[in-house]
Amino acid sequence: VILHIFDRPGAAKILAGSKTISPAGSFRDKFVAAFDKIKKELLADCDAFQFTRESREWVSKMLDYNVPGGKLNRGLSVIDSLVLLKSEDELSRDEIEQAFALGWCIEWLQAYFLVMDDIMDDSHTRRGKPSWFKQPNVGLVAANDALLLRNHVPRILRKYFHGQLYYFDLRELFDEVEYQTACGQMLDLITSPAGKVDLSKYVMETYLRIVKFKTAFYSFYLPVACALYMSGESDNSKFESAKQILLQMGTYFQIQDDFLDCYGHPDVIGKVGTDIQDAKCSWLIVRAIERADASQKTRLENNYGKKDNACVEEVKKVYNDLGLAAAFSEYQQTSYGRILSAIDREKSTRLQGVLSLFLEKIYKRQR
Ligand code: GPP
Ligand code: MG
Ligand code: MG
Ligand code: MG
Repeated sequence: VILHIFDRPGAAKILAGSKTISPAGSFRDKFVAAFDKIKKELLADCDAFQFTRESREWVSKMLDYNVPGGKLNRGLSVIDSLVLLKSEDELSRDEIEQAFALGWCIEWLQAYFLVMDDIMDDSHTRRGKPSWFKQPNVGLVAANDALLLRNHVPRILRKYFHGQLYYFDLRELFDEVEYQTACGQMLDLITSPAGKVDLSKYVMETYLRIVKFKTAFYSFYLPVACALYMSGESDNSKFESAKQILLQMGTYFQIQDDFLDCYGHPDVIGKVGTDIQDAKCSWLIVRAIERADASQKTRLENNYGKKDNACVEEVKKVYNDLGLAAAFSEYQQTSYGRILSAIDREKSTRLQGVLSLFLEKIYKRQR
């Protein structure tokens, strides 16, 4: 069965010769339902901490607010990938439940990153709501809530995977990816220090290093690596060749995020952009500096990294004068083509299916 999600040219043939899979999206409801179960288990886990009624309610609300409200692309990718790596009829009920738990570990990790990231970026909106730290009566309690979210991950892993041959691999994978993300975030933050904008820092090489580490490892490599471990894969070269393509996809995804920060509609993306105010090393400013003449550079220098609305508008004017929206469309097309051909060159047809499914989920996304 070739699915509607593979209806794009180039993608369909990747699945040709591959086996039947169930329609994409069919796991969503069951995956969403698994959240409540995992949440209950965490709240019933009194080995390390004796919950009071008040503390249990706090954690319960904090989890509901921060964990399940996203697109769930990352979380669902574990089960979607596993089904492609190992046909669905080979999967036991327990394995499906484990893949859901693993998917939720990634969503938990993501919730932890987002709570912290919104504090660091001073972003006041997320997923169509106030950011957690902007909620009245939360404030910097959010920093500790982020620590709780982070510490839930190994507890979920232990509950669902202790005793599996690949348990230790999974634990190390999550540790490694968290470290890489924190390093990427550090680079993101030190490249945009408050109060001193230095346009000479915003070059493509620096940009690509930031996004590879802050986004690509946890958003793209992690879900697929999780599914590979669950499928029993132990050949390191499989992980490496998947990683090489997934990091390209992660870069493409963050470039979309940077584009949407300026050009997306807040009602659609669920957040109000802050990259210009925060003087971020974003794809748009890097491309703007590459193209700007002397007077446009001065306008950017005078207005980038300032909270004042008029300054933000001035930067956006320069972006428009430089035709950055069209440059982005062109990038999007080229990059998509390049990733498709990289997938075409992948030797394992099963892995090809996994990679093209992931690519189709993000191609030309609006949110
Ligand atoms: C995306 O950056 C990267 C992250 C959310 C990783 C944060 C990592 C930490 C270790 C806290 P972004 O700021 O562009 O994301 P958004 O646009 O969603 O705020
Ligand atoms: Mg941010
Ligand atoms: Mg950030
Ligand atoms: Mg962003």
